[in-house]
Amino acid sequence: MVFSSLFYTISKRDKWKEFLESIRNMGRKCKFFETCHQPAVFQIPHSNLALCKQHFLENVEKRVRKLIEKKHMFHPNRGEKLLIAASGGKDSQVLISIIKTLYPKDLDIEALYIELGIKTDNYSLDSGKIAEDWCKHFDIPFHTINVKKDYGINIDDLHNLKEIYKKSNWQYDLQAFRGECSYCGSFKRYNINKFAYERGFTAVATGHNLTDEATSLLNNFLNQNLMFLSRPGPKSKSESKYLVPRVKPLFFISELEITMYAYYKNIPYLPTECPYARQSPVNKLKEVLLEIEEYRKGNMIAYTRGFYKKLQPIINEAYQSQIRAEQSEHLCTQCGRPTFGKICSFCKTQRYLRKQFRKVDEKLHVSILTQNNLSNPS
Ligand code: Q46
Ligand code: ZN
Ligand code: ZN
Repeated sequence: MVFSSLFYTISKRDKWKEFLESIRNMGRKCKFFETCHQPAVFQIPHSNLALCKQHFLENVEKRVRKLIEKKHMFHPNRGEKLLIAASGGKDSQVLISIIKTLYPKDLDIEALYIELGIKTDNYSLDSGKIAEDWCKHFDIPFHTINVKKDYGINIDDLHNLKEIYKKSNWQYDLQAFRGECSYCGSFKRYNINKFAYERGFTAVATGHNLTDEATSLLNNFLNQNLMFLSRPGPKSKSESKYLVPRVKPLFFISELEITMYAYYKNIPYLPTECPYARQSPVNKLKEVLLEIEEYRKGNMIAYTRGFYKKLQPIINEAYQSQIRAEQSEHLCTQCGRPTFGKICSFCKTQRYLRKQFRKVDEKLHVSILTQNNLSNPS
């Protein structure tokens, strides 16, 4: 399973070149050959360091530990409680494995899975099962939030709504539709934040990797989205007492390194991609960045590091202080979560979407809401 996952992940992105290059290093010795007497099996993309399996795994773990400590993401033996956002994908599965390797006993860890109701290829059911099994393997308490159960709407429903707009030629509604991934992201963010705050967690760890972070940075550049560009990097500063700090320990580990780490450590993960990911325009940007990386090795890490070190402080000074001066924090009158207005954007979106589903019902006399598929794996 893991081997086929590796090939799926690599071939789907046409990353054979990179993969073959790392395989070619098998003819080379590990940089630390004198101690391990092993051939190299992987070359760290930005440093050309050729390493054997054991030294490669250690290299990734060392870099993750360094970032955790440098950014004070969380600390063992201090009574802190870490919530990991588990998705069954390779990033969060590898994150769980690395955190348990670095802190086997001295950190209180629990995991939260958001059941999004994506039926194609059994995506949600399978990913939930894989995430739950992996947490069981490490004795990590596993929680699930089913968005259909809690809000009456899931991601498949939202996709159906978009299809109805298209078929009925409702251009205005179609233009207002933000995309499955955007709604999905807000479901995840809102629920993870709420759960972590209500259960007293001191940090939330997500599996965001370098490739994804660099891609979203490029996307925000192109859209000149200053608000997103001013968002924090590997660790969010808790600006609200109602928000638990978010940390991204894999921030400087590339997607290829994570795939290889999963492969060499036999970590199970769902090899199939979410069916809605293919429609996301951000995927194209990722391909562009990966292509640049092929002839400018280390570009991705250098540009991401450089942005957070040099450019973001300038953007923040010009932009964030301005919005903070204009807005003060309130609690949403509907859900009690922090917001800058009266009603938080999550509640506003939910209200709008329910109105849209009612509109379809009334005008077209069709109910497009799926049944309450309680595929809750726990
Ligand atoms: S799960 Fe959700 Fe992703 Fe699927 S709908 Fe998009 S955001 S692609 S990580
Ligand atoms: Zn070695
Ligand atoms: Zn609200």
